[in-house]
Amino acid sequence: MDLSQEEFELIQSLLESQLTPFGFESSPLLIKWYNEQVDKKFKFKSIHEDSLAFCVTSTSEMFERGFLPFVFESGICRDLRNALDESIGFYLKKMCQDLQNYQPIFYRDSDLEPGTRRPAFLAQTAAHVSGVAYYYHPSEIIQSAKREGIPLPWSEEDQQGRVYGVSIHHKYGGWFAIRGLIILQNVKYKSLQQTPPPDVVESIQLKVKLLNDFNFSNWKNWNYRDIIPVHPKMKYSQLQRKYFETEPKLRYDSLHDELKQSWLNLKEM
Ligand code: B12
Repeated sequence: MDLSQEEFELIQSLLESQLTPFGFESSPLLIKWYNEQVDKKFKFKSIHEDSLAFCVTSTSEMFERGFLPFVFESGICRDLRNALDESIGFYLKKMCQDLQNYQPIFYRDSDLEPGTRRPAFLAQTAAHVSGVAYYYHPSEIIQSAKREGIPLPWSEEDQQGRVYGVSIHHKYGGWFAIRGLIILQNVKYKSLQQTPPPDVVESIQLKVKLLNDFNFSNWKNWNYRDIIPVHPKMKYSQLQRKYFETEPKLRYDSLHDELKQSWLNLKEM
């Protein structure tokens, strides 16, 4: 079906009302924008190019407003060691149930394409083309640095391993995550206008620093997330940081009491 502007706005406000309370945000894109950026093996081949999709991101609030209630309230968390992925799936599935007329499908950032070890979708590309966060891809940055004679802080040996790219949000810096992609398979919305994400890391020097912090300094020092100034309220809480710093299989057992206490405190507020 071709969507009218009113219907599009309705879908957007439905998504907003269902996702915002749990610390998620969404931003629209057309499948062709995504397909134009990725190699053949990553393209969505069986989905119409004008199909409407939404890139779903989480803010710092998702941990306390979405994740903790899912673990301690819903009673449906099956494997507490995989609780985060389960909670993302829970909210995306719930969202899709409200969009049944549009033949929705969703992928989580951790999902793999069946039968392969490839991610089901490239989260950073989806976020970039939907305007959510600028994707600082190493190839372009390394070339510019070399052209301008800016030294690279990592060695050739480090670079053999591969330098990975990183997305930065204009408001949240690196204090967010890209959680999913919802595709409305029978909805075409050709008139959607693409908004480029703001390139907030302005100099090549800072872009090189960003790649270095993301790849070569221990990511648990959280430095790369502060490449632009971010309001303290928009950063992850100490408990959330501790949770992500803990190895997934140990997270639940070692942090259970603290997580529960934090959830109880929030409930009382
Ligand atoms: C596999 C994976 C890893 C692997 C390998 C990393 C990698 N990038 O390949 C490992 C285990 C090392 C890893 C580690 C981490 N990861 Co990781 N990882 C992923 C995952 C699941 C897939 C990435 C992937 O395989 N990409 C494949 C390659 C080929 O893609 P690519 O380099 O982007 O190139 C393609 C396109 O981008 C396009 N392209 C080329 N040039 C350009 C230019 C532009 C502008 C655009 C738009 C596109 C484009 O063409 C290419 C192919 O066709 C993603 C989630 C997801 N579903 O995407 C998270 C993800 C990239 N990881 C993330 C994070 C945070 C981390 C860690 C900090 C740990 C953590 N989870 O907290 C560390 C940091 C890295 C480090 N220091 O080790 C975040 C990054 C968030 C951000 N702000 O960018 C993601 C998006 C997950 C999320 N939920 O948000 N990760």
